[in-house]
Amino acid sequence: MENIYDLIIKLYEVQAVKFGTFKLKSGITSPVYFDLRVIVSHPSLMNKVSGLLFQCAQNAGVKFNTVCGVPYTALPLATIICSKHELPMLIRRKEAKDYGTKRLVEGTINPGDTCLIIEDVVTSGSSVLETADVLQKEGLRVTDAIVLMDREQGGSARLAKEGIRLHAVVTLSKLLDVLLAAGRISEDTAQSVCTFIRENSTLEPVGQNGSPAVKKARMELSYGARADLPETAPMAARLLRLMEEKKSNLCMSADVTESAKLLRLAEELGPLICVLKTHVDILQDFSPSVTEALSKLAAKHRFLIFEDRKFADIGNTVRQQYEGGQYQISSWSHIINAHAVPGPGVVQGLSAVGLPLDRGCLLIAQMSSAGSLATGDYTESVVKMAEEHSKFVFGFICGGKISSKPSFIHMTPGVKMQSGGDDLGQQYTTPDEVIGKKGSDLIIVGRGIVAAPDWVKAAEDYRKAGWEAYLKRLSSLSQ
Ligand code: S5P
Repeated sequence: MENIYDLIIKLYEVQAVKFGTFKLKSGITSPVYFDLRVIVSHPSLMNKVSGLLFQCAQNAGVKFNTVCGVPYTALPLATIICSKHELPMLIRRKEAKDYGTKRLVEGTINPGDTCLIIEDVVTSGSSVLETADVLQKEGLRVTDAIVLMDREQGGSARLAKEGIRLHAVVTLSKLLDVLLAAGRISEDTAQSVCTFIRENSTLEPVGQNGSPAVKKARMELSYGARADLPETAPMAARLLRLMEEKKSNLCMSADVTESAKLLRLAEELGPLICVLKTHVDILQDFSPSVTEALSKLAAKHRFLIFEDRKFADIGNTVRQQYEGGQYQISSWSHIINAHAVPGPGVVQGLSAVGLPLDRGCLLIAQMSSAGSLATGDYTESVVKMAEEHSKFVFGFICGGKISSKPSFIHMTPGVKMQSGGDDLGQQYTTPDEVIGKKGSDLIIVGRGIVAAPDWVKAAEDYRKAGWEAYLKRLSSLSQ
């Protein structure tokens, strides 16, 4: 056990495993990268790895007559094993020679012998299968493969289907647990690797025997647990706790033009919602007394106020728009939102006002309206901008989950019990779809409630639908 611990630390130290952002051959971006080729430069590590690979085969009681390493990294490892234990070895050629014997496997082949395969890293299992295929065509039997690192992305199950048992010296879960416990990587890194593995399994979800770290990531965190993460911004933590306390992931969009109606909505629906969203500039009769009264209702019914101002100007202008003018938004609105289109200056200008007041900001990463330009690379850049300003920016306006970081909150507008749209480009999705399938955190509902004959009943229906979709999602991801 101690051996494995030392091995993992050593692999990390020689950078055979790296954490960061890596583009894989397949084009996808991975937060973890294995480059076990580097171990050839560390002779004592080579011996250690070879010893553990052999021990792994012994422990599993594997019976074999000969050994073959998957080219190229596992070749020297197989060589050390065979040399030390005086076992016959086979070498698989990647390409057949175009002269001489044209053999694909070098060494003496005794048809009917069992050949043990050695590999450095297994992801989907395809390179082990390729080697097994070549060996089997030569008349050899392949029953077992020993791998140094199993990335737990479905390789083991795929090989099992082909009748090959995979034995791993180290699993990715174990590696993360050890590096986390040794303080070599952060919780955040471990979490993002787990999420990546979960979302990029080549065959099936991570195996049943996942480590605590993997299990934790596989399990969806509850709103309450996310509030307690050290990286969660104060406004996100406050909102997540409110959601948990009120069993509501409903943000009501109080798009009304009369102040009295706005206050009535706040009074009647306050207990059912966690956020009340305003467009203060559509009120015909705005006066500072409205926002004063609204603030009192927010305190009484424990909801947050979100002025949907969609700031989109240079930093200096948005700073004044947020703080000044007749609305003085920063003085009463807990949450605001902004378009990222002006660049980071917009967030800097807003946070100069909002951060000292403990306010928070959502960036608009996607929109519900037909033909929205906020898609693809733009959305990705918005997520990056949020990550770079994560003290003030605590989440997104978006169609579904766009960041795997549990500290960010996803809020989705364009929600109604029936999908469809209006005649000005609004597009509606149902609460179940938004929370359950698209992985968002809050539903933003306007006309679905405000235009209903019975507001309270409609709001309760939306609260229930949103909350039940969340509970269903939690339990399905916790199995
Ligand atoms: O993409 C968006 C972003 C927002 S904030 N689409 C939206 O509809 N909104 C707002 O959500 C919009 O300004 C309105 O206040 C609310 C949706 O209202 P509904 O009546 O269509 O539910």
